[in-house]
Amino acid sequence: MSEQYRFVVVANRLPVDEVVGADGERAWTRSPGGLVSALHPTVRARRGAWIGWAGGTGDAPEPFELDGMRLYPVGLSSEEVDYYYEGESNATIWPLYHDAVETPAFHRHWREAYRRVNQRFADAAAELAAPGATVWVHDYQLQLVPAMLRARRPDLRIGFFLHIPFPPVELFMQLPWRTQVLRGLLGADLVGFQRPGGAENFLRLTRTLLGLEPEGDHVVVDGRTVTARAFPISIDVAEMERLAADPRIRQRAAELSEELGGRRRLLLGVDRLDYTKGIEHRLKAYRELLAEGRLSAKDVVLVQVATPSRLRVAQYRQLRERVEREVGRINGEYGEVGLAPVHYLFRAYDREELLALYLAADVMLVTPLRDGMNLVAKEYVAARTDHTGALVLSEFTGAAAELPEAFGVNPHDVDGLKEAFVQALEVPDDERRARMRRMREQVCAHDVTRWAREFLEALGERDPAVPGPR
Ligand code: ADQ
Repeated sequence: MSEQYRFVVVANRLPVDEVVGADGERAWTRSPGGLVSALHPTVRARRGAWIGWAGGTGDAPEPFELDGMRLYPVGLSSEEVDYYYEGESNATIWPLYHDAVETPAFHRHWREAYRRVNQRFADAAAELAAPGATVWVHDYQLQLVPAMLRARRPDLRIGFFLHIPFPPVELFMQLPWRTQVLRGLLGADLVGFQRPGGAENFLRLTRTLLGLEPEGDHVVVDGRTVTARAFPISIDVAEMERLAADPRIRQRAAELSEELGGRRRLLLGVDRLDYTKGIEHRLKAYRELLAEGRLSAKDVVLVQVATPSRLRVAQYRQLRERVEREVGRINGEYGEVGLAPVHYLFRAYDREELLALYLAADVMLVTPLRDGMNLVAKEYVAARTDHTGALVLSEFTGAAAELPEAFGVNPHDVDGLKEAFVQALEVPDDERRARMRRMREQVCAHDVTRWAREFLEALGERDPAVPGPR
């Protein structure tokens, strides 16, 4: 490959979706989502490249340009999608790193595929990075890449950011190939986490597994210093505020409120359909409130948006069945004709419709059992420019540390959940506004551009001549 880049992002997915037009013509569009809005300006300003899987199986498409980014697709076979992506990434590492809320499965052939695919990503990065370039590797699917890349290219600055929690030592130790994974991450110069606890777990592990002696926020390994720190990710606040001010979206929010029954107050959940998100606990608490007569379908309605996710993994299919059964049960027992207590929407939404829901919701329910950050909580807060609305937020999300004015809950405590729902519905107006104002100050002062800048500054990018995303 002849072209080389001073800045390279490596992530499991490319920031694109393939769309097929009416004429059967295939084209790429930039995918929505926080990480893409964070990294797009960063990559574009540096004329950088992005390496990732384009979805699909078989041969990778040719590299292409989109919105000022050079995109380099990595191909996966259908077996690799099964073993590396759905197996090792989403049925071993994902549950293990989320407190093992579902039981992780360990298989040697998954692990081997994970290693092989990680090597492919690392090889692509080694080819594309210019001498002394900065390479930023993302997330739990690619934990071996930093060390593989360093082995081929010791001249590079390598950063790694983990978007999900990094587990306590006791849990990590279950991984049969724990030392390789840890050594993989230690190939980076800077390892970033959502919360300081993640960085602490990681540094402690270097002592337990490798007998190293971490000091403060760093550890010396093979004569190199590796720094581990928290960089809490955020959202594109300006985009949220722009959408929240759009008269069409405000109009749509008013329509939604009307369609849902005018004066009924709206409780909203928006999650990928994932067992870490605490959707079942949320529904149970809501059902009990209806059963006890503390809430009535005449006065409240719950809208639960559940984005289809990983449906080829058995645990996700089972979760879908349980959630849908519970929704059916609640509507069957506590609804009336024309008055459903729960509206369940199993689909992806575009940003505009999502924003209209955020604007219409009196109470946002974010109740994960474990979540690295949770961007939905921050999006809701950013959208409430008039300081109305209330947020119920699980203490097991990264976001909870930044938003102490939310109604904090332990989602395992059903009675606590019920109290928080009622409190959030009944909080006096002035207190509601004061809480939302303080949360908005926090989110607005820490948007995703700042997150990317702080990470890259800490990584000590070697090319200050290139303007950053300031
Ligand atoms: P996720 O687990 O996917 O992210 P989250 O942080 O809430 O969780 O981000 C989800 C994103 O998808 C949000 O931007 C949300 O608006 C969007 N979304 C959800 N449902 C949608 C729907 N039906 N239609 C359209 N959009 C929808 C992982 C980690 C998190 C971490 C992020 C970023 O698990 O903890 O915050 O990465 O690092």
